[in-house]
This record gives sequence, C-alpha cells and structure tokens, in this order.
Amino acid sequence: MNRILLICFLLFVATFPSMAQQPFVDDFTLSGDTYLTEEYCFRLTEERPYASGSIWYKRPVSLAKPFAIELTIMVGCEDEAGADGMVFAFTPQANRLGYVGEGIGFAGLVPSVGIEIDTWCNEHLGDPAEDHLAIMLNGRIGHWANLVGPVVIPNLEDCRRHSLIVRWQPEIQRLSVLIDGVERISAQHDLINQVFGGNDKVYWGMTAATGRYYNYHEVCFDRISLGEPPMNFPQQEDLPSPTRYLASAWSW
Ligand SMILES: [Ca+2]
Ligand SMILES: [Ca+2]
Ligand SMILES: [Ca+2]
Repeated sequence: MNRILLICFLLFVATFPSMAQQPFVDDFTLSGDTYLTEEYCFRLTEERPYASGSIWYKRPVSLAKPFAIELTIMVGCEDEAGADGMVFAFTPQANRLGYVGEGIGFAGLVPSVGIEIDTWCNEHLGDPAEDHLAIMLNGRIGHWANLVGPVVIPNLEDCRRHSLIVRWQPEIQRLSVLIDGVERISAQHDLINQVFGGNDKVYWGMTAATGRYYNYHEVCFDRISLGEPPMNFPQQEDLPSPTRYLASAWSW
C-alpha cells in the first residue's frame, strides 16, 4: 500500500510543470550591516553590539494565494550571552528596518506581520527565559500584543543552520511556521483585511539585530515555492549549485 501511495505521489509531482526561476542576489534588497558571505548566505549581523541588518525580496507576494517560503537561518554560537534574534516579516513597503536591539529590526514597522525568533529574554516585553517564537502585528514586540505566542523552542544559538518554513494557506487564513521540520507556531487571521487594509500584495524579508549582547545572524535561501501545491518542493540534490544561485522559485 505504501508503495502504491508513493507511486501516486510521484505521478502527482511529475504532472506539475516546474517553471523554475532562479532568483539571484540581485533579487534581494540588502540594508544595514548585511553582506553576502562566501557561502552565498546573507550575514545580517556580525558578533558585535548594536548591529542590525535586513534583506527584502524585491517582488511582492500575494496573500490571496498559497505559498511556502523555505530558508535556512543561523542565529549565532553564543547561547546564554547571545542576542537578539531575527524576525521574518511581511510589509507593504520593502526595504525598511525597525528599531534594533530588543526590537530585532521589526519594532515600529506598521503595518506588518512578524514572526519573531527571539534569543534574548527582555523581561519587560514578557519574554520567556528560553528562545521563543511569536507571531506579532504592526511592529508591536511586547508579548501582550501578540497574535500568537510566545512559544518556547529548543535552543537555536548552537552555531548551526536551522530550516525555517513560513507557510500561508489563504483558504483557511492560516500562517504556520516550521523549524527543522516541526511546526512550532501557527495563527489563523484575516491578514489581508485585518492587518493590510485589504491589500494582498506584500513584501517579505528578514531582519536581525543585536544590542548590548550579540550573535551572528545569517540567512541562506534553499528554495521558494509559490502557488499550488504549496509544499511541493524539489529534493535538495535537484537544487542548483549555491555558487550560482541563492534560491530557486517554482510556480505553477
Ligand atoms: Ca538560546
Ligand atoms: Ca541567547
Ligand atoms: Ca527578546
């Protein structure tokens, strides 16, 4: 039975034409301290105090359609003394950076939806002691203003790259976040009307910041999937060489 299911799945996958576009470095707007590393990742901050950076994908995405964005993040090597984290954000205006430090480059961005990956406990914001996620609206970073969260996650500041998938299912208005293949947080909300005033076109990007304490923060793009089916990703070995491409986008 499993074999039949597998064959059906492979036939299903094979029927979708993969009109691959390969985004290049130029597809992203870099700001702040961000630069491209030799491994073709974006380093948003170095290990130094009061650093900040962001990247924004230049083409908007429609919240009226399903999509999933898969990338890899590295939030540093210092656990106890490392800070502050990263935010994956949607906003109608690209290339913006909010307040740094505890604001993680997201605070003050209005309107916006932010998925916070917070590695430093700011007690006055309601942060738990552990690394945590939250889905936040309009640049408000106190957890009392969360859409969902905070959700405690295992330590991420381990000097390793971690998979991050942000998935949007407009038919049920569900935003979900997977880290290392495990769904850790989700929210159901009318983002188009309740956050973006009826505008479905938004830009997505990532911000990172340090404050008095600091860490490396990096983003690498493996692939971007837009359209139906949202999770029909190619296998890792099918991806183009990272020496040429930062990401691959498939659309249907
Ligand atoms: Ca930690
Ligand atoms: Ca930390
Ligand atoms: Ca924090």
